[in-house]
Amino acid sequence: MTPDFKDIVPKFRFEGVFLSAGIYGTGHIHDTYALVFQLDRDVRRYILQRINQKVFKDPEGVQSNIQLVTAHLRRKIIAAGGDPQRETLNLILTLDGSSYYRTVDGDYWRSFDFVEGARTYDCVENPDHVYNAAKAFGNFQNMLSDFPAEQLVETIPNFHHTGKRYQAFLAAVESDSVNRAPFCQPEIDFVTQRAAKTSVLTDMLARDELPERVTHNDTKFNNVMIDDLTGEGICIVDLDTVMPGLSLYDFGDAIRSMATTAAEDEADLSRVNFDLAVYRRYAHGYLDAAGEILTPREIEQLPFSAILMTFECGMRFLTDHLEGDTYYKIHRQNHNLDRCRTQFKLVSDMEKKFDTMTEIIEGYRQEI
Ligand code: GN1
Ligand code: MG
Repeated sequence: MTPDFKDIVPKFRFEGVFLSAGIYGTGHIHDTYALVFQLDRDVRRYILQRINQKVFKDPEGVQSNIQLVTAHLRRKIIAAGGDPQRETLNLILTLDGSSYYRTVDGDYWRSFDFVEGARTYDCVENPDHVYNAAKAFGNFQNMLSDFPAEQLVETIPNFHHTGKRYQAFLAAVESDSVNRAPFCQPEIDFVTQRAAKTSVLTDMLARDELPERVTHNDTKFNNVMIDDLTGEGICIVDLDTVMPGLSLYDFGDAIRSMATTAAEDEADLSRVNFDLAVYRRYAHGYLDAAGEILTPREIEQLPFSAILMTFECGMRFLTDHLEGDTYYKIHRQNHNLDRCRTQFKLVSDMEKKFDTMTEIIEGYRQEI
């Protein structure tokens, strides 16, 4: 259903005269629009999003986190001589100073300045972008290293608790509410064969062998904006899941989304392979930016985290497929199953290349 922009737009402190709104981006969760305004002879753009409340049950908590985190980033960017208009998201407040507008139907809308002169990519097109994205995510981690974590709401509890994700997967297989389990037995077996891996990182965290940090938790390549001129990773977006977590979640998830030779939903698996060169570049950029704050145990687990986060993501796609596609947006039949299969292909490929992945990290570790 097309949103009622005539109701929503006047609620925010936008500048200029509203011209148009169009669907924007390829995110799997929210409804996102780019708004265009006329401002003297210029046009000005904003991002407008309807928060997905099936996924984010506490939208006000999400918005409170984003306000706190972006204010913190802003201070850090200014102190480092950067440009806070482009290097962090900037919320547009409503006329009464709120970070969201709630409609009479209970929908939550929020808005950000549009970061001009930069764009996101779903797939890697230029290898330099990989190093630059890694530096940007590493710097993001650094800038949040002194953020008071207790101020953050856990917007999705146990988001990367892979063991609990596994339990949810088993429950979905068990109830098989839309009768799809018989058609994905190889994928179900792929998951159950790896059950023992699901608790490795959370067990290490419980034993205090890994430090809890404030992390992004959704470090997909299309969550970093790449500057059109310099190719630098200019701004980290999608801050909904910034929460206490492990640095390894962010490293692993970034590798999952970047070190692949095809799209996340590629149906021809012969085109999906793990790309060691991209892995090497990402590791390089990430360790250049964040290597000094990481502990030896964190660095040691980087290769495994790439496998685990890719596995977890595939398992989540499979769970959603088994539950009848209630979580991720889908655009065709079996879309979540196709997504699951690419992730599992990458997992298999990484398992074969694990020794090389480890050697690459060892090589950089000696430089830190
Ligand atoms: C979702 O919101 P988006 O599209 O950046 C998901 C991530 C998954 C990703 C897989 C809140 O990310 O956890 O890794 O899809 N976000 C949420 O593409 O579940
Ligand atoms: Mg996103």
